[in-house]
Amino acid sequence: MYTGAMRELIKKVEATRPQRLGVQFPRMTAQEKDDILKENYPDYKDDKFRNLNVGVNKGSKVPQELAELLEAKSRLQDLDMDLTKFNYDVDVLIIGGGGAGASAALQANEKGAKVMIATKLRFGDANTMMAQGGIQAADKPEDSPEKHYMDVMGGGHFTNVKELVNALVTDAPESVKWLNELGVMFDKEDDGTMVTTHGGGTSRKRMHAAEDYTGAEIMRVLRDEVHNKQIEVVEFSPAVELLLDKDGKAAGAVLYNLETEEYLIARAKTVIITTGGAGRLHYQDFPTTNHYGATADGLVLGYRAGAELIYADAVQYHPTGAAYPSQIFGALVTEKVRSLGATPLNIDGEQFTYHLETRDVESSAFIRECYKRGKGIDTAAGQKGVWLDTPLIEMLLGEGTIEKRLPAMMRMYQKFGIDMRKDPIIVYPTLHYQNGGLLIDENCKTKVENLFVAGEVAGGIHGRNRLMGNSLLDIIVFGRRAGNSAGNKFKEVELKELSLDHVKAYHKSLDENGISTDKISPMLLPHYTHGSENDK
Ligand code: MEZ
Repeated sequence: MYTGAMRELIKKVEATRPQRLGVQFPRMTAQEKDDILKENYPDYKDDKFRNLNVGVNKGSKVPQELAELLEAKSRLQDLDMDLTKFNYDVDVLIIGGGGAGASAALQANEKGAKVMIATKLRFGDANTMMAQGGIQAADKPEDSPEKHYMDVMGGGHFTNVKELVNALVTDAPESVKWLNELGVMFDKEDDGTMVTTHGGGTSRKRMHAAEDYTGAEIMRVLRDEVHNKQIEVVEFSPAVELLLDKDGKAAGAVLYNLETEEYLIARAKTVIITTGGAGRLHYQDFPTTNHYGATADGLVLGYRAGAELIYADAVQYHPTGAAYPSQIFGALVTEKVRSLGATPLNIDGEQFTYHLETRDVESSAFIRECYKRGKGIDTAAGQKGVWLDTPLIEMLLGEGTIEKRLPAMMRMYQKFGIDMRKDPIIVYPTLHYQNGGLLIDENCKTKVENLFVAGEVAGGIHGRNRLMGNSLLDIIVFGRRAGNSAGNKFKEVELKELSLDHVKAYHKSLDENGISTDKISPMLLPHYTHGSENDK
């Protein structure tokens, strides 16, 4: 429900609407984009980052909150574990139960591997489930993987690893076809043609969606398929450390059963990390769109074992997090709302930026409008935000469009007495995605032999800024590639004695570099109360 003061402000939005209808706001030039990013984007706040003192990326800049976890002690530091007895013994161990993990499992299973997924919470508690707006694939006649490639590179400011982008866009049409054939209910025209829309930074309409819960729909189907194939899934059992063999090759993980509080040994010929992102670290105190378990665990496990990080300092703040009401503060308002035509407006009802700039640029424009130009709207909870003029969608595309294309979003706002078909909503950037991560090659290999990585925990694909819909794509493309790689590789692996020597070596390196800490990682669960273990 809007307050009386907000209702007065909405009148200004309504007053400017007729003159804005059908008029496109000019896009920024390359120079304007560079300038607005440097002056406003959170990644450019140097005091919020620091250089790592240990590990493969010693000297590299990462967010303060992540540095603390990467330089923390292992949960196993005081435990004497018998590594000759195994609770699980498999060919391919997948750590993480989101879309990348499920895709990897299906592919490795197809190759004849004995596969196990170990997941921290329930199977499907993952950022995949939270993705709303769609998945990109250049599968229409006017589009091509080459055009998709150029968009991905442009969105990432040409910092992307080219081979990874090539893999992403080349596999995209086949990936969407695979999902469609598995049963994902994509939006289609009456004749069966896929409905596609634009996202920020796309030169063609290539966003395929299942209304505004695309990720949940994809996860529903993948999870069913994993169960159909009778692949073992161990829930509430996060990995707390990788196991290597005496030659330094990945050979399993120590799992922690959250219910029984036991540590369990999972031996594996190959390991795939698919643990997702880090939104629950709340970098720079931003709220997040991420699921409860997104605490950077995979970065910690991989880094301690010797895998390299790339662009760990590049973080995505989605421009449209809900800024009002406070009950949904930071929740995702899908980019699809803007791709259907909603535009951002300031307190005077004026548009101040093109509505589909890439996410980093769009977010910067919102931050500038609120804090440098003082033209944000004050919400009752002390937050600032800008209007997103959602009624414009119905005016541009016809009555009923919001109910048909954005039903979940419409219901979310209705719960709070806001009808987004009639009134604009208030939004502000929210922490959404980890652009960087563990460096992989196009077959998802890392620097550590027999260790593969896929999904949000991997880095390099999106450079320093990801475009909408390329994350759902990335988890499928690289999840499947990781599953294929591990599913081929396990056949030639002869397992040797398991070891945690790399953890001891890491602790030694912390000491040698003068790092004294009582922090423990991986974090596993976020802490929203004072005095918990990670507040130390
Ligand atoms: O790719 C994403 O992050 C996505 C689809 C999010 C959204 O705005 O819906």
